[in-house]
Amino acid sequence: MKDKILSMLKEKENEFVSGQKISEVFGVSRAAIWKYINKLKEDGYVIESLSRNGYKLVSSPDLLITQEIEKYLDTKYIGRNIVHFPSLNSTNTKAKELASTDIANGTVVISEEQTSGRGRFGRQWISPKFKGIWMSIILKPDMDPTNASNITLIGAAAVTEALAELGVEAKIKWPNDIILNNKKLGGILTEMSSELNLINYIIIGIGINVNISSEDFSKELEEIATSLKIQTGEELSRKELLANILGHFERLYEEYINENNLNSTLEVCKKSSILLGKEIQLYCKGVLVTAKAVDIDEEGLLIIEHKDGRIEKIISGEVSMHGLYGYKQ
Ligand code: BTX
Repeated sequence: MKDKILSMLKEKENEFVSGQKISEVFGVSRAAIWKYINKLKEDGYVIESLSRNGYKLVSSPDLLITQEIEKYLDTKYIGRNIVHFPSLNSTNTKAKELASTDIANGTVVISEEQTSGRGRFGRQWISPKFKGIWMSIILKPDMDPTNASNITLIGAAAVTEALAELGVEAKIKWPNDIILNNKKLGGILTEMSSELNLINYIIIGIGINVNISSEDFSKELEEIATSLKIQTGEELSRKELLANILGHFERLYEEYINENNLNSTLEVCKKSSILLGKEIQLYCKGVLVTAKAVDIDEEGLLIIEHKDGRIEKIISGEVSMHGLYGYKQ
């Protein structure tokens, strides 16, 4: 009922809607309406109430719920079902749980905070409340499991394109980091459940630091991490950025799934790559080597050139750059 009342107030944003009208439409008492209005106020909605005129929605909080996002969303199925939580351990963990039910392809799990957000290789991803986009998209594609790593590239390209619309020129550190001014602005964690030739589901977890302040990071993290707020000096609306990421994601994902075409994704990943042309360090078969990143091929693999001139294709893994984050990341 709270959601229905909110939708009605949103339809008439900045106009009064009488208590009687709400009561007639939804068949609830005036006292019940009052109770729901108070709940909405607790959620951060500013609602003016006048006994003669009724209720007027003055402003909405930057919550990542369907009612706040749908007016910006231009997708067919990605994000058309949003499962929202005020707090979760990890959206990827919750998404995995949901993915094994008959939940719709393209469902997005969002949490305002994560208490055990996960990075790759069991690392931690800090996700303070209301200050970032912490989400996981559930996908059930009919494709070869060996191509799943390309979903990470599609996510990275979608984030970069959405940021470009805000005038933010982010870089991609193949395969999964979003970098701004040499610091980590976001990350992607793709997980999959599959059989030999069949994908049960793919979860693409995306974390973007939007309104995080320097004080929210530990001293150590502050050295390597950043947020849009730190870089631009402004608080940004998360909901518009979220909707734009989902829009770009759907477009690039459809191209890949329906046409087996990764070209637009690769174009963005190459154009925005922070690695290409640079000397990098990475583990090749367990050995730390220094090589030059020369290209990303048509299958999304990183091509490196060893010191002795040998060319090698890297499927995925951990790459670091001199002078970027030291050698650890
Ligand atoms: P990663 O393993 O490349 O990065 C993790 C490393 O990044 C950490 O070890 C730490 O040094 C640093 N780090 C931790 N938190 C942050 C942060 N907020 N900003 C910048 N650097 C940080 C990258 O893994 C993949 C991250 C995916 C996060 C999303 S959020 C939604 C979804 N749910 C979930 O549990 N994970 C994904």
